[in-house]
Amino acid sequence: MTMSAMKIDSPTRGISVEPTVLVMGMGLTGASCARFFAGRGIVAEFIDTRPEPPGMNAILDAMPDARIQVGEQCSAVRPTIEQIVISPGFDLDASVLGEARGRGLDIVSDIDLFVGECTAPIIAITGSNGKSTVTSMLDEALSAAGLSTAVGANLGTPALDLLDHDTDVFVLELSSFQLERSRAVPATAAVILNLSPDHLDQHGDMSAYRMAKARIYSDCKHAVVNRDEPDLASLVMQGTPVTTFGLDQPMTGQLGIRQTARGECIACGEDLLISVDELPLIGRHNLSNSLAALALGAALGANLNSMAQALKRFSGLPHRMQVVSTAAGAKWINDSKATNVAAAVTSLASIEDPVVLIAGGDAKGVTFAALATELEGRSCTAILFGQDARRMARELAGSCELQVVTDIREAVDKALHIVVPGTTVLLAPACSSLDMFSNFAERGDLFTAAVRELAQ
Ligand code: UMA
Ligand code: ADP
Repeated sequence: MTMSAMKIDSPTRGISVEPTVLVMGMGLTGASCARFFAGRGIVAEFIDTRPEPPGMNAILDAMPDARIQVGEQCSAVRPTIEQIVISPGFDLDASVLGEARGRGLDIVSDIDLFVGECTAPIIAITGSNGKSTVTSMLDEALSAAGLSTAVGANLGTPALDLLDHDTDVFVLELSSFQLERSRAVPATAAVILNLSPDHLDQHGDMSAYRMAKARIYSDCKHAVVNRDEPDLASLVMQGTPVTTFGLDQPMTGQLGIRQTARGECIACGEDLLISVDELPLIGRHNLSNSLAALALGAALGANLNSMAQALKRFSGLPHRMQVVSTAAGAKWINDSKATNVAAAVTSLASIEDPVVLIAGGDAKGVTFAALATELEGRSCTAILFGQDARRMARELAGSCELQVVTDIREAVDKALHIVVPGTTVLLAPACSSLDMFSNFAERGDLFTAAVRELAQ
């Protein structure tokens, strides 16, 4: 039998136990399912189309009796299977899933299983950009307001592993893939931070992507809405209480910015909380992120002043607008997490200096028109690499100087020859990293290492 259609039955199996649950996907989610079901004495079967799925060892560690099937030839659903758990990356059009639907089986996500067992309030966060930043800000803000938190799902710890935590509140970052595969989440507060084209290769079109995101509001007790993206308000179910945030002046009970004698202040209605100058993060988008975090915490009833004080100490996450060197008199910024066009545009907009943009990778089915518009008229050279570099070069032609290179190290090398003091070199790829790297963090680490090495 080839690796592409390998069946593994546990070598430790004594009495044969027929699995009642089938888990589709053997990555981080699949492994968290193995721990979840093993803890409840349930034997599961696991399938994955990848010949060597990354969660295989963790699954067998947690559940030595697991049945495992990997490769393209995932067979039919066994008669003993009663429930299917589908991972966020498992193809919704797979024939094995079609068969399960035909049999009327219970098909759930790890988020559904989590909701079924969770006893503390949930705050649910989605959006095209800013999810991880807002999730982490809120974590710190709620802690400062005296609440214990457990944070995860698309960011960090898979949702099911959070159930082990005794906590006041769960803060979940949810991707469009998780929302699309889940039932309504009864969150105490939920937000769609913003919406711009991303993952269209998977969702098909913008409308399907938007509908997946909209699911976050479908059973929430309180909706947090971005006033700067008014279209999103229509996604909230009628009758749901709403708190808004935005960069304009807020009405009573809403979050926003007020102009004062001492400059711009973050405010709730007329109450001034902190001065904008006191926030350490770069860019107006991070102001928006701060307001969103405060609005979510307020919806939960947490103390706004304590939360606002905590934001003054939030210095950001790695790979998001992180200054990693000042070699050659330039500012070298790692924004590897800018994995779509809107994120890269936002990051570029927060930089006034002449810029060398390093970008490219897997475009996930979107166009670069908005990036071309942002670059037009700026003093900029774009150095492009990765799977979609040539298409990107065609779409950006005329908006700035362009170079295409083979990898990130060559990109850094080229940038080093271009920069003059006062330039910013920005790695903001506008693309996913998965064509060349295992994730955005590896891409950011390689950029940082190349900068530090070549600039010595
Ligand atoms: N895959 C196959 N065959 C399979 C199953 C999966 O080829 O049978 C591929 C998918 O196309 C996908 C990859 O394997 O590209 C991973 O899929 P998975 O369902 O095994 O993913 P997990 O390892 O369980 O990780 C997922 C999230 N990943 C995705 O949604 C792609 C993780 O978010 C998340 O941390 C984890 O669950 C725990 O909740 C990562 C991510 O990149 C950080 N998310 C995307 C993003 O933020 O843009 C959505
Ligand atoms: P996500 O988890 O949604 O990918 P992150 O918080 O990790 O978001 O930020 C990723 C990138 O998105 C940042 O490096 C920045 O380029 C961009 N970004 C962050 N917040 C926003 C926002 N509110 N609006 C637009 N772009 C943003």
